[in-house]
Amino acid sequence: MEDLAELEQPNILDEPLHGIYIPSCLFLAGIAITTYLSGALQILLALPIFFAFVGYRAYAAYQRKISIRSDKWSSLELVDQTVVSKNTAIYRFNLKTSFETLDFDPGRHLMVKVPIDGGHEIRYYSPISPNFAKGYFDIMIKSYPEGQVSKYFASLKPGQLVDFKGPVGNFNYTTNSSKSLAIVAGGTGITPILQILNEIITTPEDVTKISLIYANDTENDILLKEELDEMAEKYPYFDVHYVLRTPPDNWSSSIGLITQDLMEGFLPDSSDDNRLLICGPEGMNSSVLAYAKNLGWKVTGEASKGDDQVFVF
Ligand SMILES: Cc1cc2nc3c(=O)[nH]c(=O)nc-3n(C[C@H](O)[C@H](O)[C@H](O)COP(=O)(O)OP(=O)(O)OC[C@H]3O[C@@H](n4cnc5c(N)ncnc54)[C@H](O)[C@@H]3O)c2cc1C
Ligand SMILES: *[C@@H]1O[C@H](CO)[C@@H](O)[C@H](O)[C@H]1NC(C)=O
Ligand SMILES: *[C@@H]1O[C@H](CO)[C@@H](O)[C@H](O)[C@H]1NC(C)=O
Ligand SMILES: *[C@@H]1O[C@H](CO)[C@@H](O)[C@H](O)[C@H]1NC(C)=O
Ligand SMILES: *[C@@H]1O[C@H](CO)[C@@H](O)[C@H](O)[C@H]1NC(C)=O
Ligand SMILES: CC(=O)N[C@H]1CO[C@H](CO)[C@@H](O)[C@@H]1O
Repeated sequence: MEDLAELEQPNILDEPLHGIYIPSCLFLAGIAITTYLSGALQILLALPIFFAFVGYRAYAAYQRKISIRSDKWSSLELVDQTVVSKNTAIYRFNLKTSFETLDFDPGRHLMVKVPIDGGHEIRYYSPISPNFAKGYFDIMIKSYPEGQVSKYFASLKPGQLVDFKGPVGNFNYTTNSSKSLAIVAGGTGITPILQILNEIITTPEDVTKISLIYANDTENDILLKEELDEMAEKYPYFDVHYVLRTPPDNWSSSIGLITQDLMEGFLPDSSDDNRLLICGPEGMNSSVLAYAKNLGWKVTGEASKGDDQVFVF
């Protein structure tokens, strides 16, 4: 999978240096010399050609380079899908050039539009590939038996096109802006959290501590458990605690739903240096918000704004 992007050679003329700046300089130098030799008349003939050329190259490079925009839909090609649990897969899409990165800020997501029954449906998905990934991005989607869009994704074949817009969302994150992040995630709500984890772990000067409670129904529903455990092992500032509603016999972590005691025990306190991030199904985020209020977090009761101490995705 990794090699695909490398095999595809970018068109060297798509890069501004080769496609615009160098030809422009050569062209201008040519004009200067001929003008010097044969008078101003040449300029009148040459300049329109020059501007048409530069304009065309700039427009073509711009069109190719920005694969995903927030103001218009782009159709991008599915490269492959990797099954990660009974009903969840990671879908990889090609960007339009192999040297482009998606480069969303942590906590921003993609808007997806798919055709359903002669109309269309719009949903949101968080990219989970690292920001430095060139030429592609990954999204992880859990299929629900009755889920219109997630079922559509499960039926896609490599080579098919899907419409994307982005980035959307307003969560603000900057290096060291909090001492500790308290995070509560449920089910596929882990995806925006993965982006933030990736950002912090790949930024060596970021010393933010992260404590994550991740709730699910069964062990099989815990998405990317191995990756999370590995990150927790490698990165001393990151801890993860799992909660299962229906655990297996050998389960030694918490059982049931998320409780206020659990939050108090595993998450940093509600001081001004810390933030609480919540991302899960409706039932989960409303009970977690109520506990958070009791624990002293600044719960606004409205849609979250970028810098709120308590942010609900
Ligand atoms: C900011 C944001 C980021 C998101 N990122 C991701 C992501 O990275 N990966 C991902 O898989 N999803 C993500 N989601 C959820 C996603 O947008 C869809 O809601 C989800 O894929 C279900 O859509 P659907 O059309 O398949 O189901 P619908 O047709 O909308 O729903 C059909 C049935 O599925 C059930 N259902 C739907 N969603 C859930 C759920 N989360 N938990 C339990 N039951 C559910 C409903 O109760 C309903 O019965 C994100 C949502 C938001 C708002
Ligand atoms: C973050 O904090 C660490 C430790 O205090 C410091 O070394 C680093 O320079 C800080 N980085 C930024 C971008 O503030
Ligand atoms: C419990 O047992 C199952 C099956 O034997 C195994 O896959 C799983 O990793 C175990 N879980 C824990 C928490 O030890
Ligand atoms: C809780 O999560 C759901 C589903 O992800 C979302 O639609 C809802 O807006 C969230 N609740 C709050 C209070 O933000
Ligand atoms: C943070 O978010 C708010 C509200 O979404 C926005 O107005 C503000 O400009 C953002 N700040 C930064 C530094 O990005
Ligand atoms: C996808 C999934 O299994 N979601 C569940 C994970 O656990 C939370 C909390 O128990 C449930 O609310 C979700 O429905």
